[in-house]
Amino acid sequence: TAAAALASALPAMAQKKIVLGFSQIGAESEWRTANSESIKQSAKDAGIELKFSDAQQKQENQIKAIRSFIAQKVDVIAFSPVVESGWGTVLREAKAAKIPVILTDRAVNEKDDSLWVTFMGSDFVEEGRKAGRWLVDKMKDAKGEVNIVELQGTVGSAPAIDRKKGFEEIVKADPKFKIIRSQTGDFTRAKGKEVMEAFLKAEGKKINVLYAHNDDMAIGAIQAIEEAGLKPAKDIVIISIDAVKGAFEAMMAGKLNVSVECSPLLGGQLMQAVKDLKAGKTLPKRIVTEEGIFPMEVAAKEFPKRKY
Ligand code: GZL
Repeated sequence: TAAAALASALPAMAQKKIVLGFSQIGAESEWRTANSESIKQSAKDAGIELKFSDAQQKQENQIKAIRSFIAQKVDVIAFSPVVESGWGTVLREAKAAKIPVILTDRAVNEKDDSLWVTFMGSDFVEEGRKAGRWLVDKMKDAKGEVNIVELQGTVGSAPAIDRKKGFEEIVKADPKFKIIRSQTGDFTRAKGKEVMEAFLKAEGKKINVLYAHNDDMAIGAIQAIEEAGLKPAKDIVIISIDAVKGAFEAMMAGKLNVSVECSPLLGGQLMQAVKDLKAGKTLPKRIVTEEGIFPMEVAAKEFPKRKY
């Protein structure tokens, strides 16, 4: 009978796996590697079929991947936008195809926020403020000028724009703080080292502080500082963001002063959001990741507990 046929088909239909298309930025940093690992493992744990693409930090590759997910008629699309702008067209194509989009990690600056269901990730402005507050406290007794050099993240990316904004909001309150050089190191160790070498050549012993928008650039800069015969974390105070393993190792070696946490472990939250979406639930427009700050003094105690 029809009822029997339906009953026998039901289990298969019920088991139809949710298909998630995820466009990842690349593999530029320890943070990104941990983020990808979290997404892949969480999809497995959640029984969600993951189509994962790595864009090698190129926006055009992310757009291509999203178009391919639309063509494959995936259930949900999620991505971490490498830069804030230039997403309107492809997001409208996803909307026209009735495929919901979740933004993870980084935001887009599109006005029409109906183009995505939710944005989950850290508050980068607050991360910049935390870095600034730590420095103001560290330098409260410093006489004279405090000269800062800044290694910015990828040009046009939400973390680079917002971490700069938050840091400057705090340090500009005291005129002794001067950002004397600021340039992108594109979130990588190699570029961070290269740009720090240029800073040292140009400014040398005038540099009191390095503010790096992520640990990978800070680790590259530490190599440049040592090759210039200076002591990282002593001759030059170093502040960075992410709190990845490499940062804890540098802090335990006395070469990095502090790292502001930016958790890459978004996989579990993402898969829950995908399931809720397919179950017809409404998601909050913004899901903020909770995170702390780790000065070198606590690094050894915290290190065994770290998950990324
Ligand atoms: C932050 C993330 C940034 C990390 C970098 O959420 O987008 O990109 O801080 C990574 O390490 O490359």
